[in-house]
Formats: sequence, C-alpha cells, structure tokens
Amino acid sequence: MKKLFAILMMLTSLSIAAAQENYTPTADNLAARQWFSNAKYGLFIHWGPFSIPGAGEWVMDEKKITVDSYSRLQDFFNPTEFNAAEWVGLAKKSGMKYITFVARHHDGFSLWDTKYSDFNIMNTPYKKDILKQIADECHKQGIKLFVYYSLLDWRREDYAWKTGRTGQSSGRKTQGKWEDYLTFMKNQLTEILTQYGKIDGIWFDGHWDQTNPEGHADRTSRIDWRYDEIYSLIHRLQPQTLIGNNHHLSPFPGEDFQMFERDLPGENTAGLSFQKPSEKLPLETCETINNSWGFNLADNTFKSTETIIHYIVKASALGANLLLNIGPMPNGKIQPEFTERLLEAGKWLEANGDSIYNTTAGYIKPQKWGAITQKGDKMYVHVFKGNQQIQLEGFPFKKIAKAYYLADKRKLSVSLKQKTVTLQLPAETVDPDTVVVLEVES
Ligand code: JFZ
Repeated sequence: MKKLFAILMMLTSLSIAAAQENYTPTADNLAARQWFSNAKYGLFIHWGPFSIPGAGEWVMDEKKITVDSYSRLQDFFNPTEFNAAEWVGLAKKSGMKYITFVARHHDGFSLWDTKYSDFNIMNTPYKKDILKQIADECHKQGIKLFVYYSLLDWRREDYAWKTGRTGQSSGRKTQGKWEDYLTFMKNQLTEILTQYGKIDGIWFDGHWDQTNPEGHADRTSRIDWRYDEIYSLIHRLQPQTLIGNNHHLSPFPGEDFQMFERDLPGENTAGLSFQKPSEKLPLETCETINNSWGFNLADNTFKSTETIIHYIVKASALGANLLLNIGPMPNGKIQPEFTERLLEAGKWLEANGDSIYNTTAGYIKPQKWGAITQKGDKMYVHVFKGNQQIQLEGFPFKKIAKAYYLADKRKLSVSLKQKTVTLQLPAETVDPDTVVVLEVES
C-alpha cells in the first residue's frame, strides 16, 4: 500500500514537473490577475458547426459520428445572422467584463483563419474569420477576451486518441505522432496570440481525456502534455495572458487562475470538482443557463433569473468569478430565453454592482438565506428572497457605523452583541436579492 502511494506520488510529481516550472509571473500578469479577481462575471460562448444538429457540442462523440460524416457540417455552417457587435454588446449590457470564446472545441473545428487545419471557418460558405470579428469588437467595446482551446481532438490522427477516454467512435485508424500534435497546437496558439491583438486569457480543456475519471485515485495523465513548452510559449508571446486549465486538479505551475466546472469553489454537487480552491490564484467557475453548453434544441431547463443572480452572488461571496454560458443558434442569433435572463440579471447588477465588482469573499460562506461580500470598510449582506431576520455569528468587526439598503440608502437598524449581528428587516424580502450595506470599523 505504502509502495503504491509512493509510486502515485512520484507519478503526480512527474506530471506536475512537466508544467511551467520556475514560472515567475510578470508585473503585467499579476495586474491582469488582480483585474480578473475583480471582474466577477463573464460570458462563455460555445458555438460552431456542432450547433447545427442542435444537440450540444458533444454530438459527434455522443452520436458516434465519424470524422468523414462530421466533416459535412462544414458545408452547412453559414451563420449569416452573426453580429459580433451584438454579442459583445449583450455581454456588456449584461454587466459582464469578459468573454471566453470557444475557438476550437473537441470536434477540431477552428473558428478562425488558421493555416494549420482545413477544417476551419474559411472553408465554410460563410468564409469570414469569426475570432477576428469578436476580438476586434471586444477591443472596441472594452470587454476582455479569453480564448477556449481544446487540448483534446476527436478528429486528428496525431492526437493520442488510442489512450483517450472519448473520441473512440470517430473512425480513426492510424495513430499519428504525438510530437506533430504538439507542434500543431503550438502553431495554432501562436496564430491566436500574434494575429488577434491582446488576448487576456487562454482556457484549456480536455486534459481529463487522458486521465482516469474524477474521484479515481490515479489521475495522472497517460501522455505528456508538455505544458512547460505550451505555457512558456503563451507567456513569452503575451506575458499578461492568464492561463487556466479545466483539468479538475490542483493548479499546475504556469497557470494563472484556477477553474471549477458547474460548482462553486469548494463544492462538488456535479461530481466534477474534487480539487481544493487555491489560496493564491484567482478563481472562476463556469455554469450553463439551461443544461447544455452548445445549442440544444430540446433543452428547455432554463434557470430563472433569480437563480442566476444568486449564483453570481454566491460565486462573489467565495471570491470567485462566474463564467456564464450561452450556446448561440447555428444562424448566429442568440435565443431569447438566454438574452432575457442575461439582461434581467444585468439590470440587477446595474443597481447592485457595488456589492459584486471589486469585492472579496465574505467572512462566512454562502448560506441558505444569502451571502456576504466585502470591500474596504463595507460589508454587503445579500438577503435572498423570502427572508426577514438574519443573524451573523462570529462577526469580525468591532463596530457598525452605518447600516442601509444599497438600492436607496434607506437606513436600517442593526444590533451587534457578543460578535453576533442581528438584522431585522421590516418584512420578508421580495426581490431576488436585497443588499444591505454595513459600514464597519475594526
Ligand atoms: C468540458 C467540455 O467537454 C464541455 O464540452 C464544455 O466545453 C465544458 C465547459 O468543459 O466539460 C467536461 C469536462 C470534464 C469532463 C467532461 C466534460 N470529464 O471529466 O468527463
């Protein structure tokens, strides 16, 4: 048993040693991390030829479609209604500070004018670089741009598909050279980081294709991803670019933020997040509005605006960003169920943004009744709908100088006795989240 553990530890350290060891973030990078921690809310966009069947971005793998058959989608992808200014404008109006755009998902389709793969947007009837339009518009409207890049590829023969957990039904017969795949990824990343202006982050995904499932003791990778080379390339081309990797493990050296999927940091209800929240790096969690990332015609499980607002609040209360996803339709339009909710949450943020942006985690974790965020001498108590009396135990400040509603500055009486604050509201709250500001003194 001890021996097995020792081997496991050795393997773990091996895979970690393969990341960007001895990485020292530049001052620009540290400033970007700080910006990111303060941003709190971003828009995730999953879109491409996989949107056409309307069955989510995993349709190729789930329906066991071969590379040959799947390639047909390239002839149908013609998003004539796509308008980058509208998408970026929607994010901005919704109170989001950045966009994470899927430029290449596991199906291997590139949404930019790449020299390194024919399976790309220039070879569709649409023939225009999508990433370019989005990047230009983000720069113009002052929204930061993160690029999602899949490490996993269901299409290429030089991807280590034989050891992969997914992509086994794509009809690939020969195993190409891993070295070639690594070169391909570095070439594509170089394009993205040199031809599209400032890129604020790279969001990697797919590492888990080469590990045992979540919860399994041995989560070492079956292949060497050579993150040392990949991460140092990115940081050399754009030192401020924040690298994150959805590997569901503790951050590797060279990564600038830590991400969670479909769970708040420290929680694991979806069974995808076994990793502990980092105390050093900025945190982000991503979530869907219905239950799908890519456009799904049959998925009407839309979360309410209230649930979305609560998710933003709870993420902020844990010191994390929420990256909220939309899967636009194949024609380039965004379905109204998404835009309505985004704009409604955006309205709430317009009135209550002071209690979200630039805040840090609350001194207690989110509770059933709501959550806490903090900034300087202000503590924001978020009271979710249907609550009237709140008790805050172990209050870390000596005195409350003022207490008032954030929305209209109306005063409120509070008591602080033996480190316990009691907030008595006149009636049960009716808004999704009523924010009370406590101005505190230590
Ligand atoms: C990944 C992607 O596969 C998915 O399509 C989407 O882009 C999401 C944001 O990220 O989701 C995962 C991650 C891990 C596993 C499965 C899906 N896993 O460990 O099996």
